Amino acid sequence: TERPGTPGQTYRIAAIPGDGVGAEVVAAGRTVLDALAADSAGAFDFAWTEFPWGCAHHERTGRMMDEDGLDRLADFDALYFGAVGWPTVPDHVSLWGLRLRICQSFDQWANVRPVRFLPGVRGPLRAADEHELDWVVVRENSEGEYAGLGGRNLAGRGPGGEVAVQSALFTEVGCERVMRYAFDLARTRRHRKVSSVTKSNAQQYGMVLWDDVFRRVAADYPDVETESVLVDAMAARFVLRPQDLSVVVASNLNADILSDLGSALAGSLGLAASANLNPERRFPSMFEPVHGSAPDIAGRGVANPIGAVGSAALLLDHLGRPAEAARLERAIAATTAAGVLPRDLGGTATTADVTAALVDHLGD
Ligand code: GGG
Repeated sequence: TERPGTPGQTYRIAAIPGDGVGAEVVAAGRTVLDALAADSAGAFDFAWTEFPWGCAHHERTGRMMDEDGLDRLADFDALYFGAVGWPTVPDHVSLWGLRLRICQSFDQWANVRPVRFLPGVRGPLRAADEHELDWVVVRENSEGEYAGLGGRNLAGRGPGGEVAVQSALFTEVGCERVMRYAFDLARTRRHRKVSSVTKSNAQQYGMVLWDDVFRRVAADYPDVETESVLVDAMAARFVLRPQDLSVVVASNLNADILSDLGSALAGSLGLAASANLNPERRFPSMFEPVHGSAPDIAGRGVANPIGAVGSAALLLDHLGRPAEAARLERAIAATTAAGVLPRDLGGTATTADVTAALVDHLGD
């Protein structure tokens, strides 16, 4: 078998567009990836298989994905996902039936979400801040507040007295592996620093365990600066003093919220890319824009494809193609610098316009 990065390699990718704008942005990402492959002089190519799963599939079959879906995905080199959620299916059903099912079944325990500030994009911070901002949120992606533990009506109090319990699961193994991932990532960056985020003053079990594990893991990385910050204070830091952030590691819910805040500060949620990684590579990893299915603009050709294309860059990196990943990142920066901006960034460019500009700028 060929190793990743070897000339002539064909990567088998499963595309799962999902719902709403997912189809539009996954198509854009495929176009850009195929253009890169076409320009590689035969060095590599992509063999795509599309899986039409999502809420429409649920309406037809009662399931978000086929029963044997996980088996069919297991042998791909990577999964390229769009978005999940549509008004016809309750959000918790669609999310657990597709996206979270894949993440949890394939033990994609590290969710990496870079916060990128692009030229030509004016977010709420830009006017006040000339610094080159660049940080990455590492989200624990397998347990924590999204462990799916709890129940309703536990107290059996009858009509009007229903009670729900939603538990968060924190394991030493789960905390340690995502923290080591964050520290290893920090070692590859200019600013070797990891900021750990909890609410351990109020949540005295799981989050205190998190803090204890963080202190123990940090001792193995004396060359990496560390800090522990409460999530409310970190939200304020993102807005008021983000210059000294590098790698931020947090539990599933806290990192989910903070990464949305980061991308909004960078200009739009539509810019945010992410990788759901199984770092041991026992299972395929999944790459997807952070944004959801955006039913309000779905099918109109105006969705921002940059989050999906940035996720394609993360996919290339994962496949052992860092030079091509960097090429894609440069094309994104050149596109926004040239003022080709979709609606969410204050421009008028359609999804097709942005995609065409990204392909044009691959040569930059
Ligand atoms: N492309 C990401 C997506 O579809 N997200 C929908 C969502 O609600 N996600 C919740 C989560 O990130 O856990």
